[in-house]
Amino acid sequence: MSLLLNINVWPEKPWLARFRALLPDMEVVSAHAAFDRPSITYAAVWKPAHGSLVGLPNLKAILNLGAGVDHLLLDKTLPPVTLCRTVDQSLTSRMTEWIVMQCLMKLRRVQELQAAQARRAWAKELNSPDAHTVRIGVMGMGVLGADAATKLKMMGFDVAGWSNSGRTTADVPMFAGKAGLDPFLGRTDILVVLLPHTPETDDILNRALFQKLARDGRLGGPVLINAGRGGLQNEADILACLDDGTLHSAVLDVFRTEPLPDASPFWNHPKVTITPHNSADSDPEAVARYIARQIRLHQAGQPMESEVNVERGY
Ligand code: NDP
Ligand code: OXD
Repeated sequence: MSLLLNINVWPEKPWLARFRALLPDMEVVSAHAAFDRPSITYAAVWKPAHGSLVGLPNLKAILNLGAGVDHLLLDKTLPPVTLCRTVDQSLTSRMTEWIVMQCLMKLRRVQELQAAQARRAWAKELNSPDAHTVRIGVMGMGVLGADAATKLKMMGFDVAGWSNSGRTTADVPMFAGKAGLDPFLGRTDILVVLLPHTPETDDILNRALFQKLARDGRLGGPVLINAGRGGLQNEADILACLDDGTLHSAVLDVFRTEPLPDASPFWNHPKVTITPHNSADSDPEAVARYIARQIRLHQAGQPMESEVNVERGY
């Protein structure tokens, strides 16, 4: 009975140490060294190479060390075992911190103030509207969207959400599905995107959508903030819409190609803020504790707390 760690992009060492401490009765092995394939019962993964989870005859469940499972579901060879993702307060709080920070920076015109400081300009004219006059629309109102919307509302913003079902745990007005999208966009000054990347959401952030955002807001034009996935965004449309004023500015944590290539025009664009897909990194300390608990539940014959609906894609 062994746990296979198959981690790419992130350093593996802290995860190995953490899982070995949390699961002393299991052997914890790395996919990047030789291991006994029939002994593997669970696999804890982040961006495993496609095809690397085949040939594990006793595998019972795959546990994703992050929230989004898009990379896994693109693997046509993914074994048909239970798939569980991470839903953890540490990850949720990090994401909400990042979203609230980016919205407050737009509200308080931080980039413009920094530019004024660089010019030694006492820019009293760079004042801010009241938060309650700024309408934020959160696309994707699941675990992360609901938490961000709740805290943005606490900060005084006028917040609404959009999701497939229209259901959420946040106490904000909701818009649902295709029918709800246009009215949602029409009352949105800052579009916060926390959708999963699925065939339905691929390329959803495009010119046609940006053109439906409110144009009578207090920020000088619609602002895009995307921390969902790069596959949601049409990057050529974002650049063109920034250049022709359809968008006021964009804050992007995720990109179609990561790391963002050196030649990308996003790097130097004056209306773009970039963070390196670190709005909500998985903390080995907290996330391994969550995943170890899911393994214990599964071993006890109980459902795990965040099993993925593979048909739905999230
Ligand atoms: P959840 O599954 O809890 O929530 C997903 C939300 O998106 C739900 O409200 C769901 O609607 C909605 N949704 C999905 N598909 C559609 C659609 N086609 N149309 C409308 N609404 C849709 O996910 P999380 O909140 O935990 O995470 C969201 C995403 O955030 C992850 O998938 C990942 O891509 C990204 N992420 C990014 C991180 C980063 O560091 N940048 C870190 C962590 C996550 P409904 O409720 O009706 O089903
Ligand atoms: C995640 C991520 O999905 O970090 O957890 O992107």
